[in-house]
Amino acid sequence: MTRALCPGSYDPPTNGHLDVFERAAGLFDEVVVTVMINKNKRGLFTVDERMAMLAEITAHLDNVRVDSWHGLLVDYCAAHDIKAILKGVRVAGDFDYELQMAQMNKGLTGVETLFMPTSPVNSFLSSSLVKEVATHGGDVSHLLPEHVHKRLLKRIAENER
Ligand code: COD
Repeated sequence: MTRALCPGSYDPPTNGHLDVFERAAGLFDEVVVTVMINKNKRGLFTVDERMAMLAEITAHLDNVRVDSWHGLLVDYCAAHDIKAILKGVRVAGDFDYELQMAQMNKGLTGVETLFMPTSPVNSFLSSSLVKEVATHGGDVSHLLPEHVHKRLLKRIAENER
């Protein structure tokens, strides 16, 4: 069975992430989308909320499952027999950082990293920019899956109370 891991913060997941999951689902037998827990970084959404959003937006993809992990990515891959990490790449800056991680991870356990170029329509899209624009009242509805957009507006309103 070919299995790929799509790790990320997903705070929150965007159309760019979903596009990568959908394309990966057509290439691998199973795609595991894993929320990487970073205890030093407080997100807008909890890990459970991010997992729930990911499960909602990938419900139409039978071979995609959602999980979370605290620790090294390579340990998750070894524990779940995953031989490939798949990363979406937007701009050259992404690639510099991702290449270092890919080489480190390959050296640690031999796991390979594959890069998927973003669809041009999503090349400027990041979770952090979406949060910033939405927090200041900008319209980001076209950049997020509908469920995620609703949750984002709700969370911003809660935080303003
Ligand atoms: N189009 C396509 N791909 C996109 C888009 C978009 N618009 N936006 C983001 N992506 C890609 C990112 O490049 C990334 O591959 C993935 O989607 C997730 O994005 P984010 O922003 O949710 O997640 P990041 O970048 O904060 O995640 C970083 C990781 C958590 C994956 C990384 O820090 C990591 O691997 N940590 C694990 C700990 C570890 O093993 N460290 C040692 C590494 S050598």
